[in-house]
Amino acid sequence: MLKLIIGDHNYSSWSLRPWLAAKQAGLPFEEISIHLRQATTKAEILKYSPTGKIPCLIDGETVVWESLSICEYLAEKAPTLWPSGSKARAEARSIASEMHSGFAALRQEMPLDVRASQPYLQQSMELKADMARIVSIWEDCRQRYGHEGHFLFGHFTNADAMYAPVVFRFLTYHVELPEASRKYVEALVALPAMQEWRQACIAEAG
Ligand SMILES: N[C@@H](CCC(=O)N[C@@H](CS)C(=O)NCC(=O)O)C(=O)O
Repeated sequence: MLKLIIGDHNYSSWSLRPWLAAKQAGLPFEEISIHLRQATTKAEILKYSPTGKIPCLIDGETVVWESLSICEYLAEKAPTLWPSGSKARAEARSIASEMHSGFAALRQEMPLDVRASQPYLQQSMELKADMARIVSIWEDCRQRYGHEGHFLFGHFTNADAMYAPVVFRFLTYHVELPEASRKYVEALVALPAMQEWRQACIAEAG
């Protein structure tokens, strides 16, 4: 069985991405959770991941690290994790890569904290720009692919998995959104897997 090594549910946005992709694809996996920010964290992670970072996926002899690479690996087993059309697939990969490599201000100023609930008022110019870019991606995808389903490219894909932590962030930081983006957030957070992740965050608090 696949083994997915993840961090604390409440804080590890990178872990949520492949975890959600695997759940949505119906791929069974064993979850191994390592507490972040502990004296033993690095040594624990290094037992599995050559970078000392999670998430990391183990499939027999194969080790896959970096959240987007793991999502790609999962899509080899479950091809619906990318759109079937070449144009949509290219776009989905582009926005997934954009999320993987960008949005530094969003990461720094709005860290994932699923249990929290507080408006974030002191938004820097960089954070505003990151949020505006994300909203424009969502609005554009929903406008062009909305007739095919509730997610960015109609059915759930790795693009949704990559943006799932932003959905939690926009909810916990009370970010106001235009209608299509708001409905997208509602659809994603309503997924049973997203609710399962949220419950795990609550359970972690003890
Ligand atoms: N680019 C990596 C980022 C992974 C990452 O930064 N993971 C953090 C937790 S969310 C981590 O492992 N931190 C542990 C540490 O640095 O000791 C990915 O996409 O997987």
